[in-house]
Amino acid sequence: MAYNVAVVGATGNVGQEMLSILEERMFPVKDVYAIASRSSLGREVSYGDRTLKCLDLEQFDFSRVDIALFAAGGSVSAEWAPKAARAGAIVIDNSSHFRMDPDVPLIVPEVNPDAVAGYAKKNIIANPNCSTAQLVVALKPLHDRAKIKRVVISTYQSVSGAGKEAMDELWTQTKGIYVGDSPTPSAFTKQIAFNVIPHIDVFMDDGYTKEEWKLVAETKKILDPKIKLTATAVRVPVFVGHSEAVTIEFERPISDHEARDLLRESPGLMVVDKREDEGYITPVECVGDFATYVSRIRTDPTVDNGLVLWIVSDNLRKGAALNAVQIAELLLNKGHLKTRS
Ligand code: 11C
Repeated sequence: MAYNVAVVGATGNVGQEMLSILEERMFPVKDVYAIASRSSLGREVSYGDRTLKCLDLEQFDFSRVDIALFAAGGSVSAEWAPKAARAGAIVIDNSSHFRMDPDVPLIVPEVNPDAVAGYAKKNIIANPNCSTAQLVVALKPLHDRAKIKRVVISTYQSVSGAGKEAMDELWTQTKGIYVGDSPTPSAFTKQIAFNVIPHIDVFMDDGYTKEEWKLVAETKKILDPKIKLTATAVRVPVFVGHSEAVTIEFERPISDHEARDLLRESPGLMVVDKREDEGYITPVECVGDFATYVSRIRTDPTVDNGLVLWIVSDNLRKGAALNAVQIAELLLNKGHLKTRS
């Protein structure tokens, strides 16, 4: 059995990764459609060895597809995901638009696979924010073993999370600074080259940013609403790969050795933790990989039952496109996918 799949937002960072990962993981695709806005009409994107011409979202008939992967931003999803869902496609949406809708499951397959059945209410499944996805994959086995009470997260997020223009801005500013140009921020509010910016997404009334709020609200929805979390989200001059320093307080004792062994056996994770030079992972080393890496696992001696971790993942893959394709695989494996073509 093979399925017709549409990727909406096919020219963007995440859309292109979705097409690559469908092919890399040999998802049983019959026909694949690259969908984009009218301004990208005629542009070509790669799908394995093939080249796909982009089709116009406004003209596309979603009754031709079984699954629609959306990676075109919140306003496109708000308008078009329900239309695609009504036409019978199961929508897997990478935007934040539906994540907190109680009738839309928010899924990370390693963490809450059984919740996927809830898709049937709206025919829509939400994909989490990139910084949440890698966090919950690492927290899940630890929570099952020792029950997490509280988490403090500091993120070090790459510019690819903010899109292609943001990547270009880092590149142009970095080159420009070497020849004496003064940087003119546009995608970011301040200079990103040779700098860090403690501001991702809009500010909220309580002083947190929306990115920080997403980490908290989405982790509660996916993993456990009782866990207390606080986050500081920071943009760093890295092209791809988000990193997180995470301090966790548990109800029950768990040693760093026990945590290391547990994480080693857990799905989606690779532990690289040698306590020596080069014995840990940095973002440039995770690019293109499926795994979420955990390093620097150690006891926090300042609280009872505390651990500290360093978590790194490719934000365009586990943080977005890979997780979306894994959700499609989950639907397939649980027998929810029916071909209509
Ligand atoms: C960033 N995490 O790095 C964001 C990008 O809610 O899907 C993804 C935003 C989202 O800027």
